[in-house]
Amino acid sequence: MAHTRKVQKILSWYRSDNPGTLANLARMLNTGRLAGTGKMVILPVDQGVEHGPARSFAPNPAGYDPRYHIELAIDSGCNAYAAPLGFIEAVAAEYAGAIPLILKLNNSDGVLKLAGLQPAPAVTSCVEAALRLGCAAIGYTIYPGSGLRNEMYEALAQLTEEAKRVGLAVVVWSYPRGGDLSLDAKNETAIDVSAYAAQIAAQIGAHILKVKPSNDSIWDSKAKAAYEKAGIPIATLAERTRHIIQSAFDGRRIVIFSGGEAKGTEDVLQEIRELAEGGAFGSIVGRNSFQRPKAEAIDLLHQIQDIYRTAARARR
Ligand code: FBP
Repeated sequence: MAHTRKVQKILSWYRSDNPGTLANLARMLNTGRLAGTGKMVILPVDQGVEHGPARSFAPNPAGYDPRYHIELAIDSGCNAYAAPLGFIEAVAAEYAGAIPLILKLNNSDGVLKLAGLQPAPAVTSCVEAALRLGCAAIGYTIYPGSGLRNEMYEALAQLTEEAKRVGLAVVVWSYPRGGDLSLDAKNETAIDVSAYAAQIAAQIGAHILKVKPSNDSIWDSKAKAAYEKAGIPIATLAERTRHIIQSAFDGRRIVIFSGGEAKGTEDVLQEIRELAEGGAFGSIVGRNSFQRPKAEAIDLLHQIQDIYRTAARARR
C-alpha cells in the first residue's frame, strides 16, 4: 500500500534515519483505525511496574493477564502497544506481527519513596531484546528536573544510537519531576516545563515523544519573562499544546500526550478535543482504557480515535 501524503510528509522529517527505522515508523503510522491519517493512539501498559499491580489492575482484574492488553490494543484499533519486557515476552510469539510493539527499556517502580531520593528509572531491557521480540520501537522515560537526569539522558543517547543503527524507532516519555520542581506537583506540567521537556526529548533523538497535558502556570521566572515578551498564548489547553508542538522542532516531530489517572468519559474526551485542536499527533492512554471493562474501553478508544481523525481531516 502506498503511503498517504500525511505519512509521506511525516517520514520526510526523519531523513537521517535508515530505511529500517522509517519502515518501523511507517508501520506504527499505518496500523489501526487511524492508519494513514498521521495521528496515533497507543496503549501503554507499564503501570504494573510504575504504580503496582493492585492500583493498576484491580479495577478491571482481566488486566492481570498480559494477553488482555495486547488484545485490547488490537481490538480497539490502536497504532501500537507499549510495555516492559515481561508483558511483551508474554505475548510476542502468540501475536507476532499483529500490532507494532514498543519495548519500554527503562522503568521506575513506586515501591520505595524516600524523602530526598531523586526519581530515576532503572534500565530493564535492551535493544537486542526489542529486535528479538519483533518490536517496531524502543521506549524510554526521562525525568527532566531529577538530580539524576543526566544519567538518564546519557543512557538514552546510547540506546537511541543503537536502536537507530539496527532500524528501530525511538519513543521517549518525557516527564519532568524531581528536585525543586516537584515541591508543587503543578510545576511538573507547567507550560514552560512541558515545552522544555518536549525540546529535550527531540534533541536526544526521539522520533515520537510524549508529554503530559500542560497547565497554564510558568515555573521559571526567566522563561516567564520570555513568554510575556513574545506574547505566547497559553490560556487554553489547545494553545499550550500548539506551543509544545512548536517547541518540538516546529511540528516536525511526532508529539503525543498521556492520559493520566482514570477519570470520567466526558472529561477524557474534552481533554482530547482540546489536545486535537492544538494539533496533537495523538494520545497514549493507559489507565483510562484498561481499567474500564473491555467493551467500554474499546468504545472510549474509538471515540478518541474519531476525534483525532476529524482533526486530521480538518488540517488537510
Ligand atoms: P496513563 O494513561 O495510565 O497515564 O499512562 C501513560 C503513562 O505514560 C504510562 O506509560 C506510565 O505508566 C504512566 O503514564 C506514568 O504516570 P506517572 O509517572 O505520572 O505515575
